[in-house]
Order: sequence, then C-alpha cells, then structure tokens
Amino acid sequence: VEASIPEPQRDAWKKFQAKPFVSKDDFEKEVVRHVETTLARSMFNCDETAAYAAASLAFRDRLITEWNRTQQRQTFADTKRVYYLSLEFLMGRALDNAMLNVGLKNVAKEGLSELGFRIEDIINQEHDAALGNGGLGRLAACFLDSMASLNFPAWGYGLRYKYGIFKQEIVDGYQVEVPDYWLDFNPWEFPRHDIVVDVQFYGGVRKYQDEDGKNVAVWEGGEIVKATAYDVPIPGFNTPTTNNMRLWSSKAASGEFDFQKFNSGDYESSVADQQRAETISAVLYPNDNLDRGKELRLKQQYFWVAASLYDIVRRFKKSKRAWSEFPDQIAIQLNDTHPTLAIVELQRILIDMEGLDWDEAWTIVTNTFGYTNHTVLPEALEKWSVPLFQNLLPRHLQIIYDINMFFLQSVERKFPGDRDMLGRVSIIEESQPKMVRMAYLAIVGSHKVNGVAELHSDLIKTTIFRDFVKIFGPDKFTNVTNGITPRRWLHQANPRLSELIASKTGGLGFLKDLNILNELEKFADDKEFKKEWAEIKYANKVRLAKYIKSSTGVTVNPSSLFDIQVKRIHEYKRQQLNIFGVIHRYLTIKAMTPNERKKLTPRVSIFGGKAAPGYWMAKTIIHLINNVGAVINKDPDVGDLLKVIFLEDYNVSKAEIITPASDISEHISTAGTEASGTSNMKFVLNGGLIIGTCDGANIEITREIGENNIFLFGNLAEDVEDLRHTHNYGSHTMDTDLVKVFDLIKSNAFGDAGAFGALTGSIEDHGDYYLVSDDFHSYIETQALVDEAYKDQEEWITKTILSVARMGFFSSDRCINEYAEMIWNVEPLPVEKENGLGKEE
Ligand code: CR1
Repeated sequence: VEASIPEPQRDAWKKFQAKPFVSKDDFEKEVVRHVETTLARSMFNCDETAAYAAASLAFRDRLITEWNRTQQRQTFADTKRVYYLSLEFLMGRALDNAMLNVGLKNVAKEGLSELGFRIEDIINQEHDAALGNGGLGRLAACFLDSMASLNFPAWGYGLRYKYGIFKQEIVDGYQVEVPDYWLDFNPWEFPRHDIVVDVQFYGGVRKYQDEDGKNVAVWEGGEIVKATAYDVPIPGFNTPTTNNMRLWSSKAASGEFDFQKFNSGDYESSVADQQRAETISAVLYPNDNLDRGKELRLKQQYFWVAASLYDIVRRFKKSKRAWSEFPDQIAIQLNDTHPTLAIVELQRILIDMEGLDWDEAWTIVTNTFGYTNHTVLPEALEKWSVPLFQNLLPRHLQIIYDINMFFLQSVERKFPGDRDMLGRVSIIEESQPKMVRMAYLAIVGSHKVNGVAELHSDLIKTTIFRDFVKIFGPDKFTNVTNGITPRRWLHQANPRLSELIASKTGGLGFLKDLNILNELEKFADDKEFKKEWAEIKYANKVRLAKYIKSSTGVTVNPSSLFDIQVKRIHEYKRQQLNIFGVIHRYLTIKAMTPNERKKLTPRVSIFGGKAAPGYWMAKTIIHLINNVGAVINKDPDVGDLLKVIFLEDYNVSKAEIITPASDISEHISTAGTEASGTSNMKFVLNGGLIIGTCDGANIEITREIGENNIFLFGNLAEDVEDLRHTHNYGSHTMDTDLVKVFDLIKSNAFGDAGAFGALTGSIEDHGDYYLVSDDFHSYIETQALVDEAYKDQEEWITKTILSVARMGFFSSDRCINEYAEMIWNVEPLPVEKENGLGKEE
C-alpha cells in the first residue's frame, strides 16, 4: 500500500478520517449535504430523482470507505486473490442491495421518511445495470455477492458498456429494441483516470536472435487504444468486506499522431479515430447462447483481457515475488470462453516481455487459469477465423500455433499414430478458412474445467470434450452446480417471506448459511405457519397483478394459478411448447359445458423475455404469444379461466417482483440443452413449484426437494439423439393434440397464419429439432396434474414449504466455497466486525 503522507502529518489525517454513517441522523445529514452540494440544488428543491441520487451517494461514500479498507487489508495480508473474468455482469439495481448488505435499510427508510420520501419510490428510481444477457451474466453477479459475503479477496473484471442489453418494447405484438443508455447518472462507479492501460491491435511481428542466441519476437506497429478503469464497490452481506468490480472503458490514445492530424487541419479524421476507439466498449452483444464471430467482439475480448492482465501482473510485480509464485498468489477464472485470450496474453507477457522460457511460462499459465463451460449448444461455441486473428492479433496467433504444436506433440506421444484424434482435438480447425477453437484453447490452457450442473458436466465429458478427457484424464474435469444469492433473491425480492423465515429460525443467519432453511420442515403441517406462508404468497401475487394491470392494462385475478416462464426467448428453452399448451387449454375450455368450466383451475400464463435482435424465430414466438393473449384475454367464454400475459422488458429488477409471485414456473428445455438454469432455483426458493424437464439443475433440485414436489415430464437427454434421427430418417408422426393446435393457428385465429408458418413448419416439416411434438402429450398431461394438485391448497402449501426448506444447496455461497476449494485453492480473509458495521436488521 503506497502512503505518501509523512509520519508527522498522519495524526491530522487520522483525526479526520472518514467515518461511515450508522445513525439515521447521520444518514439524513449526508443526504441533505449531497442534495445541496454534489447535486447543487437549493434547499427543499428535491424530487424523487434527486433523493435517489443523494441516498445513493451517501451509501456509495460509505461503501467506498469500506472498499479502501478492504483493499488495504487484502494487500497487507498478501494472500491469494481470485480474479473473475466475465464479459457480462448482470447486476440489476445497487441501492437496495447496498442498504441490505450493510444492514442499514431501516435506518435509510426512517431517514428518507423524515425527509419526505417513501423508500420504495426511491429504490424504484434506479436504472438497472444490465451489462449481461441472461443466466451467465447474472451468475457472475451472484458470485461477486457471495465472494464478498464470504470474505474472499476477489475482483471481477469486465467491460463498461455504454449500452447494456437493449430495452424491449412490444408494439402491435412485435418486439422492438430500444438502446439502453444507462450512464446518464451512475453513482456506483468510480472513474480511475490514473489507471489507464495501452492496448495494442494490428501491426506485425519482427523476430530476431539476440546476442545470447535467444529468439525474440517484437509486436510492433498497429494502433493503440486506451483502457480506463471504472471501479464499482461490491459490498458483502453482514461483513465489512467490500470487493471490487473493475470495468474497462475504451478511448483513443491521444498521442502526437492525433495531435498532428488535428493541427494539420484533419479534424474529422482525428475525431473518427476517437470514435472508432470508443466503439470497442460501446455496446454489449445482445446474444444469449449464440456466437456470431464479429471482429468487433474479438476486439472487445482482447481489449478487456489485455487491460485486466496488465493490471493483475502489475499488482503481482509490486510484491517482488518470483514468477513461479504467480499461481500461488493469483487464480483467474474464465467465465465461458469469452476471456480465453487471457491464456495467450499471459504467456505472451511472460515470454516476450519478462523473458521467461516457454515451459516455465506455460506451467505458470496453466496453473493460474480455470475454465467454466456454460453450454453444449454448437452455435454458442466460439470459433475465430485465422485470417481475422492474423490481422488483429498477429503475435497471439503465433503463440496459439505454438501452444497447439506442443499440445499435439503430447497427444501424439500418448496416442501414437492416431491421426483422427489429432485432427479432432487440434486447436486449429482445418476448415476453409481455418478457425481457432476457443473452448479447446481454454481446456489446454487451464488446470480445471467445470460444467455448471451435474448432467451438464457429465455431458461435456462424454460429448464435446470426450477426447480431452482421454488426453488429460478425468480429474481435470469437474462439476460446480450453479447457485443464486439468497440475499437478493430471497431477502431483497421477498422481504416478508424472509422475515417469516427469520422469525422461525432465530434471525437472518439463514442468509449466510442457507442450510438453516431445513428448520422449516417442522412447520410444513403447522396451521398457523401455513396461513402466514399462504398470505405472503397471495400478497406477492397481488403485487404482480397490480404491475400487470399497470403495464399491460389486463386485469388478472390473484386467486388464479400463476404460471410463469421468464427467461431469454430461445427455441431450446421452448416457450413455443408453453404457448402451444396454452392454445390447447383454450381449445379445451371452448369445448366445455359451463358446468365443466366451473371445475377448472383458473390460470394466468405469464411470459417474459427478450429475443436477440437477429433471432427471427424467437421474435416469431413473442409475436405468437402476444397475438394469442389478445384473442384469449377478451373471449367472454374464457373469462378468468385463462389469461395470457407477456411482460415487456424482462430484467433483474422485474424478476424481483415476478419471482416471488409464482405458483408454478416453467423450465422446459429439450433435455440436455439447458446447462443449468438458475431461475428454477429462484422460483423454488420463493415458494413456487416447478414444471420441468429432466435437464440442467432441475435434476438436482428434484433430488434435493423430493420428486413429489416437482412436476417432471418429457423425454430424457439420453433419448434425444435417437429421436432426432427418427425424425430425419424414419417416420415423424405429429402429436394429434398438437395438430389441432396448429389447425387453429392456421385458421388465422391469432391473426395471419403466414406469420407463424416458419414456427409450425420447423416442427411439422423440418425435423422438430427441439422435440416439441415428442414432448407435447407428456407436457399437457403434466399440466393437468398441476391443475389437480393446485385444488388441494393444504397439500400444495406443504409442498412449497418442504421445497424451500430443502433448497439450501443452491446458495451461490456453496458454489463459491466449491470453486475456492477445488479450483482456486484460496482461503477467505476473515475480518473482525468493526463498530456499527454489518449489523443485522
Ligand atoms: C446456460 O444456458 C446457465 C447459465 C449459467 C448459460 C444456462 O443454463 O444457467 O449459462 N449458458 O451457467 C450460456 O450463456 C454461453 O452460454
């Protein structure tokens, strides 16, 4: 820790050291000060926006004081640190989370009330930080929360996109994308104008032998872009530990060259350079589980990786340790293949800049990195064309070729003469053009590779990475089943449920040790407890019903069964199966007598999620859902028996309202396609049951909560391949109920059927890759079981209590402890609680 103030003057500093506020009065004082000074408003001129800004600034100041202390403590302790590299961090809102994690939400609530505001209104002013697409980005956010809460010395590294995931509007039933400019006012970030890294692109490589006969490679020419650091404090729950998320923003290097251009009157092109550089961190690619191979994306990846590694290496070099100690001090986790270039960059730094031998460097590299795979979908596996690489990162391409050569030599030694194997596992795919297979590079350059749920981790070992298990042995491959932070997804999203649980389990301890939820089992048949439990669910449904009314105009009855599917729209996640099921239900209702209708369980089918802007089929599914809703919601024969809602612009803050309000949620991917899923965990933790396929984490959820408490249906992963084969080469007979659904669509009942031809055609005529027809019958039957089960409310409530009681395993704290032990080999840095910090509410 650098300290520039000499000893004699330090007393004055100590005396006036920042003191984080603890009391209501001090909080109010801070708010008023920020309104008057930071926001430059005159007294009494404060609307909700300004009150949000001031309250956030007050909390930010508090977090940053703790952040400084945490960084000092961690530097002083000099223990191993974790760096979590993720191109996405889907953080959502920060104020509510900050208040809860430091244990001062009640203080803030009373303080704001004295100043004339309701805390909910203030919290609602905040714009989501939406630097992610879906599960992968939200997982990174949950992990940051857990690492801080468990006192791990850990940093997140990412990109500071100017535009996060687009805002979704629904116009005439269609998705329209609107840019998400979120940085207008962001009190949670600290620009670090003193932390700037030069990142090089393009140019060429000059090779020569130095006096000692050593081969030297110099990467020269090309262009330089500047990376500026923006730091975001990450508060742990009930601990002073406040970790860091460092996001990089790009800017043109304003070197002499630009200056010359500018002076010589070439103003336009100097501005163009500036803009081109700023484009790098301008926008998040809006694809979930899809790789489009665009050059700008590769530029983003290298920009972020180069800046982060420079930062990490610089910090290490200050410790003056030997290079061999690098992996004892640093663990770097690659969140999917997006940061795989970090492997190559570290090797380049060690051999080209620091002069280490190849082997010495490679040992350090492989002991430093761990790689998490998040998908088996072929269209999501990253590959970059060799010519593109050659142009943008010429030195890196050479190093990749060398890594590949040494790797293939070792394979050859192990499997002599197996040329097929060499071709299959080569990091370079011999296609036209040649491609760099990033997942293979990530495996070869890491010491551990993990999947995100048991089935998924088994699948990668037996399918896409089979050969690598033979080469490296099975111990290199492991599983860490995903989890979620109970702080945001229970305490923050469902405060009443959290309070009830706290009252029965002796306080908020369950938020740090989620297995304490087990104690709820003994209340599963407790009349009084069940009543309160049910009241809370009902209140959460009323809250969602109000939101539905205000956002869509549709009135829904909170006593109906709320059936929710919210996640990115994707054919493999099968929202089409759900909406076809809804249409089937509609047909059934229409065919019923009034007496029969009386016996039916009324349902509200709620959908939400974004489609990637270029994913036509996903957009068609959204269109169909909206058109079906428009017809059903105004059909007098149906009334309250069925309502269909599409919630616009699903995001983290909306998930906090939606998740606690479900009775049943849908996790119905084609078996073997959803690596884990994490919203399944959120819904069960909030007292909802799920209908799902035997896929991803659904399987482990079933094991934990018991198969009586979940509605499973559909074909198994092991049978998918054969079924697809039959579709394509045998006979493909459509499910008869699904045919009726398609007939209704084709009768233009939901608008011009031509609009949905590609969707129905993909199932009827083009092989039904996602097995919609194969699973339809089982899905419909299982939904009927849900209807029946819901009629017995006593039994239903018992099921939900038992399920919540058994969800302890799915805390992201458990995941982080597993990563720490099996992959990172790091220990937490315990902290003494300081005065007034981490108080429980
Ligand atoms: C998976 O599709 C999983 C998350 C987080 C996604 C989802 O099932 O829960 O990762 N994969 O592990 C992904 O985005 C690029 O791959």
